[in-house]
Amino acid sequence: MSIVNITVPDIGNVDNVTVIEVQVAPGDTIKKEQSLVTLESDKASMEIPSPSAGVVKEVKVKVGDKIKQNDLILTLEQADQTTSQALPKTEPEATQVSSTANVQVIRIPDIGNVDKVDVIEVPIKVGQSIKKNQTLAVLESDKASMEIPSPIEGIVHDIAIKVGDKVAQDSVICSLTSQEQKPEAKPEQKIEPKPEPKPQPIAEPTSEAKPVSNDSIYASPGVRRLARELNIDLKTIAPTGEKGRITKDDLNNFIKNRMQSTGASMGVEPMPVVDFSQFGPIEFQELSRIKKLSAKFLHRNWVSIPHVTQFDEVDITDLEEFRQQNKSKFEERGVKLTPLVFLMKASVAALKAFPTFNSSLQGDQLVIKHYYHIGVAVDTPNGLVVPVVRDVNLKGFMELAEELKTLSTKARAGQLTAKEMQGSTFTISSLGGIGGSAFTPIINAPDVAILGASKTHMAPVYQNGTFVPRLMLPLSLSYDHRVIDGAQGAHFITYLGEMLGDMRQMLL
Ligand code: CAO
Repeated sequence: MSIVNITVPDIGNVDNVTVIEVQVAPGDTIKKEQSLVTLESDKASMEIPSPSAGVVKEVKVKVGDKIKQNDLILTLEQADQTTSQALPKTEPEATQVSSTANVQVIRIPDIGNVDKVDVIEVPIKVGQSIKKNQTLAVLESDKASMEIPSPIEGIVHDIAIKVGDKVAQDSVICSLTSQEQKPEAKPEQKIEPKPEPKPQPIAEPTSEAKPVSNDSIYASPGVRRLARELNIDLKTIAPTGEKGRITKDDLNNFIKNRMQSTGASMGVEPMPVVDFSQFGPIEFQELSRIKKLSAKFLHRNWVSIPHVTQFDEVDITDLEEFRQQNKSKFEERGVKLTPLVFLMKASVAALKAFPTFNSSLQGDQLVIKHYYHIGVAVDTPNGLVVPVVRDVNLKGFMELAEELKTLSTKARAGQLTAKEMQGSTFTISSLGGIGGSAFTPIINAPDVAILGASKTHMAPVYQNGTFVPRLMLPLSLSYDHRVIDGAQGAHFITYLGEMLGDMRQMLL
């Protein structure tokens, strides 16, 4: 064991660079190639890897320090004395430009003694306007990752590479339509030694104000820089890049989702983004496509519609007797007679009696609909979908039961068409087959109301001076308070209860 000084290696023609991250502390046991500090000039950022393994004795720099080649970074009690300070070449030559008329071909510059490197990001699109120094591609060898900046301003005319390609010096990256004809003398290069892919350590608990450290994360310098500027902890982002790399798109999506899901756009405090790994083991699980889609609509509807939920319990003892008497006829046709079809028919009767429930709000006008299409929430392995049963007023119980079976089977197989999920005027969400006593369904806009049904239960009901056991169905009616006031809500649910209590009334 001996103590060695680790100094700033040759980082190119740069006099003073700023220390922007110090990734080790005295007492840390570090591996060879582990990042010690991140430096940033106004042109480039780079991580300085340790030339050997050992234990950090003393750190001589701090965030904000200006340092240059040969300055002392830290002292290390070296584990392996045979290693020298071999550092990757950090300063590629100019990105090469050749020009035909106004279209300039941009090629990979000299990227050091590397034969072929992987293209891991191509963050440009044809037609995109590119600024000088904007990243055209991110390359990665087994030693370093580097962003290739554009030497000129222009519009992307053609892209010659894609993620996964192997490229070398002089490979064409893209062509840009530009006014500029001559190549830049010295482009700004950003090169970053790749940190060893390693399990993420459990982070020390941090206070919210403390800047986050992204040292153990696999991401390009540009991504790290933006995350640092926005104080985003990269550990909270699910990586989609190769080898667990966080791509620019991952970061952009994270920022977009955070803006949308935290209410930042509504002027409310954003939700804290927490590194849960500090409390225990975690894993990231991608939301299903349906969940991502429905999340947007549910969120929009929840925050933009003033909901009121009216609860009631309705006596369906007689209806249940009727259902039990007729169940087998339905079973013979291969369908189930459940309370849902009665709810659908009773809802239509209530919608006819209270037409504002069968409407949509457009500006200052109500669009009252003279058709009765009922959306039915169906639970599927991939999330919630709402197929629509059309013209419920014109259909009998058997037809409705058959249609419900067809639609829910298609829904669970992921085979519903967009058309089958459009045009509802009112929605029913029945959780009665599962359980629970009440819930607040979210309005399925542009509907203005939704009916939730929970599990029936026997309850003592006081009738004619005595308690009698009755089968009660809990209902939860959410409505848009801009369209429907509380009294109407109570009238609607009471009417619905009367219809379900004695279905003969629907014939009147
Ligand atoms: N109380 C007690 N039992 C009930 C009931 C209720 N309110 N509603 C249904 N049941 C019974 C049914 O009668 C059936 O029992 P039997 O087979 O003995 O007759 C059993 O529960 C299962 O019913 P089901 O779920 O197969 O059929 P359904 O017609 O009630 O519902 C469907 C069909 C597609 C709506 C339903 O399967 C479903 O997916 N529900 C979930 C909807 C959902 O996730 N909503 C949440 C949205 S968030 O706002």
